[in-house]
Amino acid sequence: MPELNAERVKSRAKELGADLVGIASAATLNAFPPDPRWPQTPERISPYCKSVIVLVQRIPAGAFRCKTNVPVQYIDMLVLRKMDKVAYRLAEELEDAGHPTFVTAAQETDWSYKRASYGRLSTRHLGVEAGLGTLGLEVNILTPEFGPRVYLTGVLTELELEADRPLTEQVCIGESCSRCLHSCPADAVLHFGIDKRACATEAQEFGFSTILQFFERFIDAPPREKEQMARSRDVYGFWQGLLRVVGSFGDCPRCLAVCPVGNDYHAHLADTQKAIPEKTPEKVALGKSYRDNRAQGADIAGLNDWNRRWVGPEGYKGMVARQLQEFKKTQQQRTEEALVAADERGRT
Ligand code: B12
Ligand code: SF4
Ligand code: SF4
Repeated sequence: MPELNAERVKSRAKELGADLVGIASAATLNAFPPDPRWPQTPERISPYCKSVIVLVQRIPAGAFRCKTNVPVQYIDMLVLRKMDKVAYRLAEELEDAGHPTFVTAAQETDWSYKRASYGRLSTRHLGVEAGLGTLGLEVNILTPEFGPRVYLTGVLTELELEADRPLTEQVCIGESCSRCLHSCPADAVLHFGIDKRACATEAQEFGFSTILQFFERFIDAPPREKEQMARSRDVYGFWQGLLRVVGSFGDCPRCLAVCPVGNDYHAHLADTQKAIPEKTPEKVALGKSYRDNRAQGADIAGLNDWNRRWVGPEGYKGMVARQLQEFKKTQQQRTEEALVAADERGRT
């Protein structure tokens, strides 16, 4: 690699296939762990890390237009594989250039942190610190480009690189939208927070806790029932997980599919995802109560002084409306250009 500055590293990551790239300083990440009681910080992994290069890989929108969740589940795994490959190549090149570098686990969790529900780093928070987006009502990171339909990873390097600035504008429309809440089959969307246990019933149908519960029941079951259990859909689900990880996590696409942030939504999802079949009057009332609580300045854990940093401290300022206008203008231009081209072809 020629001179290694932030610009060069980011453009190389894009050449390798990353959709978005940003840089966070390890010092900032060490100073602002998402939950200080369980510090997910670079220094806990390596005392030498100076910068974290954050890579974002988008999930192609086509899978969110399908009749079942299966296409999203499968493509999620391909997206993760591609992302790991890009991260690995970048780490290898930085190290060849003389800077010790490695990649964090994008999906695995740390056994010693909150009963294994925490990653070694929270890659969403890495993304916010690297200026790539802000956390939404359902605490997914929303990128202006692809909304929440992304995965992220971190490349930890001993090379000092200029960090990007976090966005101060809230990307999420917020309580007046609440579409993620309306769509959630597990009622897991809190007020800039998530009920992880509830979400996991949908997001990890054949995940760790399902496997654990299955074996607990299996141990106590009489022999005949054991035989039936061994031939059940659960065991088939575990097999599918072993085969391609499908079913172990990333199973529920709903809060990703319905979020109206991102040009991919305007281009490919607005038609199929506009109506939300899971929406009920109770969910609408809950969204309204979130809106009223915020307007009245109530204490909201997800928006407290520590957490506001990752939500966009300036609040929502109409990013999605601006994006939609811009998108429509570009579409109009493209249609006009196509008509002119067709006209010219017709004349020759
Ligand atoms: C474990 C895990 C899950 C678990 C639990 C989630 C969790 N623990 O956060 C479950 C199964 C629920 C889950 C579900 C999903 N996940 Co997941 N998951 C992870 C994983 C592996 C670790 C998450 C983590 O470490 N969280 C730790 C902390 C920071 O999160 P937290 O507890 O919510 O943080 C809050 C608290 O710390 C609190 N807080 C902060 N300070 C303080 C201080 C005090 C005093 C207190 C009390 C609290 C507090 O505020 C924070 C913000 O709300 C990450 C990968 C990674 N390494 O980051 C992927 C990850 C977050 N998942 C991802 C995805 C895609 C999903 C799903 C969409 C999958 C699906 N399609 O089914 C759903 C989405 C659910 C949702 N709306 O959040 C992506 C995120 C993509 C995005 N756009 O945001 C990630 C980043 C994977 C990746 N490598 O890209 N996931
Ligand atoms: S992944 Fe599914 S269950 Fe989890 S918060 Fe999103 S919509 Fe709800
Ligand atoms: S669906 Fe609406 S409320 Fe939910 S994260 Fe997206 S913009 Fe925010």
